[in-house]
Amino acid sequence: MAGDNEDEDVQLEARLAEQDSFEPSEEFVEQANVSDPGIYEEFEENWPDCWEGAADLLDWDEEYTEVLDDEDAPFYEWFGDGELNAAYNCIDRHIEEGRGDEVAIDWVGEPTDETRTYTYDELYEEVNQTAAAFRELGVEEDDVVTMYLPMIPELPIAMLACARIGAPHSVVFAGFSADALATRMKSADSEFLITCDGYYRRGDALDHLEKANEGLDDVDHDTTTVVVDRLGEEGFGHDLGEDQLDYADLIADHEGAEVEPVTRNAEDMLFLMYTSGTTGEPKGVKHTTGGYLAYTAWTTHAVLDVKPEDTYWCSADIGWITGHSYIVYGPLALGTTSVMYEGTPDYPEKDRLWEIVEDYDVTQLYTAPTAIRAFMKWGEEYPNEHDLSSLRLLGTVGEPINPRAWKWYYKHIGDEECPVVDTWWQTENGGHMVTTLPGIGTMKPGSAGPPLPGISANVVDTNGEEVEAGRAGYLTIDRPWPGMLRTLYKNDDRFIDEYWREYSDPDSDEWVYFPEDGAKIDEDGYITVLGRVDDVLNVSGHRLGTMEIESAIVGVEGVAEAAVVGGDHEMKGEAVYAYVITEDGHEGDEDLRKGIVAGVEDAIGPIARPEQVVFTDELPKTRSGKIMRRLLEDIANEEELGDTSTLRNPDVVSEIQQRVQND
Ligand code: 6R9
Repeated sequence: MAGDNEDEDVQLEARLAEQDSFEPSEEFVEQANVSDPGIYEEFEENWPDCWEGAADLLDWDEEYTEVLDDEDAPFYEWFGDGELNAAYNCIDRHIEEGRGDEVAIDWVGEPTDETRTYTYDELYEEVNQTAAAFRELGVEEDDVVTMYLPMIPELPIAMLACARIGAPHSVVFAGFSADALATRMKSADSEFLITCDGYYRRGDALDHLEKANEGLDDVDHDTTTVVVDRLGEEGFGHDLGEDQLDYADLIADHEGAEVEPVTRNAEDMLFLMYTSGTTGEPKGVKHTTGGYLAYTAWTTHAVLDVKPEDTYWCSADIGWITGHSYIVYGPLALGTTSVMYEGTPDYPEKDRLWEIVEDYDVTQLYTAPTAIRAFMKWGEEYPNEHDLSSLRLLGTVGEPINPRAWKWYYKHIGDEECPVVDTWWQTENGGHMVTTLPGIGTMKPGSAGPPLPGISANVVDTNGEEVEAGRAGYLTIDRPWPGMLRTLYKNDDRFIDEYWREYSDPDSDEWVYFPEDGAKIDEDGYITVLGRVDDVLNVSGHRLGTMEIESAIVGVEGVAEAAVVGGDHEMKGEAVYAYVITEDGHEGDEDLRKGIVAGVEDAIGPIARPEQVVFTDELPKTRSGKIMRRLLEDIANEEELGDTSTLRNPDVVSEIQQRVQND
């Protein structure tokens, strides 16, 4: 931008910094899927029948007669006697409507010259072939098929092939270790594995089959493995084992196959998704066919404002729940075009995402705060190089977003024209729970928003009493919803213990779901999620959210990212330790440290003042991008370090340790 505009820019920046609420543009509201504010009351009055509208977004083989069965709460059933097939709903019915030549999946490979497009017709062909091939291998209804695949089209294809024949899938994120794969396959008694030879990461070919094989070595029961050849000649020349088949060979035998979609009961398992809990053993979250699909379709429609003619892009990995719900099931159920990207945002250049948005005329972008903070750190020149005017809506998910990052996203990516939906939800929830509806709600940066229509969420104290506006408490959900997990796989007791024990009163049959997140609520009923309650600090008897402190620190000029943990402290019980990454062009010096301390004091109070500020180039992160606070706590307390094997960047730990010790 020319020098003349610089003053204007500064003024704009200052105005944005002060503005704490935003309205969607009239233009957006006019075209929004949901724009009548009456929807909240309507859902309230008709609950639980209000969810019929979600079920109506699907085609049922057999209509349900009861929306909710709460007889055996908290083992709720939704649309319990209805019957349907998820793959039919995500593919066939769009073809029957004459939309077979419209694009279902636009796949963008990491190598810039590699792309693949699947129309609904083509997706139908490939899914049917794959379903026939899986049957030939012996996959039967209700057999759990494990997928250990990166972001290649064969992943959603295999998922939908399973859905077609009524075999639940269990997708293990490709970045997870061999151990993680083995644990999950054993836990689910899964006899089938779909994996690949390798994939690309920032230009390098990674050997994936080696990892898969290592995992398989630890699985005692018999298994059959299908291997997708992703790398071709650049592969590692693995010979396939006795129980391993090449995917292309396998499906070639089934060209033109048509597999009748298997009619499933609404409550039949669609998939399992393992997620980490407070204990070491991962939890097998069970999602079902009817409620889950209805809920993801409805939220994709209402929150992400997806229409069939859109080109919608969620940049998550399908290995996580966000990818399941909002790359595969929700968007395809609505018959839109879902973009799928194999690579990282900074390869080959830091403008890769913006290049894709421009090339494909992406209409919605759904990403994570951690990515947005990286974009901020890299600078606005990268998005500025591209025409992003096709964008209509922006979304974020995965962790709290601080107002500064929200505003940066709103301004530099959305050009102040796109509503931003900050969606709070969890693997267990299946879909969005707390967020504004983009065509209705005032947006308040930093606050996810009110619970969605039909969702009853509260912020309570340890006794389950609602807290006053502005006070921190615990988020609870006191009514079931269609997308909820039904149980933890083969572990009903743990299901009750983990989610229902804390706040329910089984004697009076009052069941309250506890997500283990801290939150606060304002006078308008907007919920700000403060983060997992296992991350709450107790400093001199005061409860402080690490997320709240981090948000304050990230709000300081010169800070790109921060993680806060509690370190043991003789006087205070716990003290605040802050690990901080600086923005390019800023030094981690005494001035910045003072700025951070002042920033925290300003935002929260002297009680939250960091005891120590450690500047670092990187934070230890899990492969899903979440900061490993526990390790930072161990460093702060100079304790022996916990397990670092699941880190994306294990080397960073010793570097940080040294800095702490030198301070
Ligand atoms: C979808 C997903 C769930 C946890 C959840 C919370 C955090 C997710 C958030 C958010 C604040 C948001 N979280 N979205 N916190 N604002 N918009 O991320 O599922 O991987 O199971 O994580 O993520 O702490 O409890 P999952």
